[in-house]
Amino acid sequence: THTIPSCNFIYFCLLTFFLLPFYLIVYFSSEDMKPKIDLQAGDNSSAVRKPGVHKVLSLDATHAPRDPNAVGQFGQPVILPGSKNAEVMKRWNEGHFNVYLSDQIPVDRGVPDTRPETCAQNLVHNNLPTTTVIFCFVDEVWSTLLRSVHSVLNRSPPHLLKEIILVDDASTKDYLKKQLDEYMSQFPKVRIIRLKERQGLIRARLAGAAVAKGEVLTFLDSHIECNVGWLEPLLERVYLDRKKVPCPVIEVISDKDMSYMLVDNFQRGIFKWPLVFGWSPVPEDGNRTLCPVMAGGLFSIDKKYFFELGAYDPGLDVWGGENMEISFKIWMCGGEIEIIPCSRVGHIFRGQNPYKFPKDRQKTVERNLARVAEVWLDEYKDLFYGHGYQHLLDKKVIDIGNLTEQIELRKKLKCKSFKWYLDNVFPDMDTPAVKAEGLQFNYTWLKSIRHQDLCVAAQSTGSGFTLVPCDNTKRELRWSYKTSNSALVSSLCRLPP
Ligand code: LR7
Ligand code: MN
Repeated sequence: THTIPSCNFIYFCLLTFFLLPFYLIVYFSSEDMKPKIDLQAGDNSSAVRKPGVHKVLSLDATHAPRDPNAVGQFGQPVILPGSKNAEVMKRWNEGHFNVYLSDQIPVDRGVPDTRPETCAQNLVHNNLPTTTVIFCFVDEVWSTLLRSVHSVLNRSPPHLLKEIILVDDASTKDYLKKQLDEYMSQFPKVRIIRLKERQGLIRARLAGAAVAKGEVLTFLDSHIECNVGWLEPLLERVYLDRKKVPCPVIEVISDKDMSYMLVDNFQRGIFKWPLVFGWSPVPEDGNRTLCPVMAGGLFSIDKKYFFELGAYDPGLDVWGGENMEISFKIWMCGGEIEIIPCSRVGHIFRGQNPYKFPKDRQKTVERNLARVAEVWLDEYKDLFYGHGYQHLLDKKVIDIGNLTEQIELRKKLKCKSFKWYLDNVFPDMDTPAVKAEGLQFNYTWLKSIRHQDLCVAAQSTGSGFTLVPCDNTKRELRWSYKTSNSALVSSLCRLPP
């Protein structure tokens, strides 16, 4: 009876010994042991391409080990000694932020994962569309441009990143020429497009979009850092509904100490008259993520949908207003803009544009805004002009260019009215009553009594009215509202004192 157990034991040992290699083969070839995603692979890592869902990939890959002692590592603030002030100030205007400090921070530094805790557990689909990331820049600072590109390369699942297109909007700095070509040649996914003449960020984005190969376009400013897990939640939104336009939460990279700062108070993009962008808390009963206006610089959009919407008005110059245009267009023509709390990208907010405007800055921006107002605001455009832009109504002062195509586009897309937008997308906007109730006429912000293109004119004889084409420069079309007796009094009238 004593021999039996030991005999069994020998059999057991022999069996185990012979079977071990098979166990090992089976174990290492199982799905669990395979890396979910091969960071070096191109677009063919099949594991996450199968139908189904997976946990969002919280990648933070870099080719070099991160030096914990490097300047600004992990988004820490850097306090430079006072003796460096002169140098800091000397280089400030190159980018209107601390360029001297930026140049000392690793181009692939880590940043704190600022996502709300649940984000890393979220599931996203395996078969998300690919994206082309488009950076436009004019005379961007070398270290911030590189950091922007590295953050995309290091923190985007390679199979979803079709390419990165850098659109050089006729930069004048030498380092942005041959040196940039050489640097980027180590990354096969990075393409550089150079515009022969300065086009401004709007047409530069259009140039990038025109050659993009990804299914989704992702626009980013050229002084940003994408956080871990930033891309998949954006693409997931587009995948679920191609007419949704997702924006990451825009976090703050300090222009002074270059620290990466978490944004924890949830805000949405809004505007005030005269079309001034701002942030505001979400109203109590509002949907946390719906956003009346995007900031402009950071968003993903289905490429086909972008072109169906007519992309941007190519008549917009250099900088400004295009965020209003695309926002109104998306909302009024059947889409939605949404902020995605689990997608976070830091941006250096600067006090001034560091580049020159080919024409006067203010004139450029107000011309862009007037184009947007004329095409999208309907009767509310008077509110825009009424808040400090009356001078734009004199067509001799400023030529806002031809708008036929934009107006046709709005008709073709059968877009809803601006009133619909205000009532449904931005109901908490504090807009003065534009309409006098009960009349077919509208009493407008510019003090005219308007019905479509016709306005009520007082006759200088002092009796009777006529209807004439509206013209906000004419005194006889202006009426003041007297609260005391609810009367509309012509500005031709001389009131008794
Ligand atoms: O002529 C130009 N050509 C360009 O290529 C002018 C600018 N650019 C580039 C520039 O190098 C940068 O990469 O375009 C990008 C945006 O220009 P910025 O960084 O000077 O703009 P901004 O951050 O001050 O302004 C915000 O509003 C702009 C209005 O036109 C654009 O929509 C910006 O993309 C937008 N930035 C953001 O939304 C980031 C968050 C800021 C806020 C609020
Ligand atoms: Mn910017």
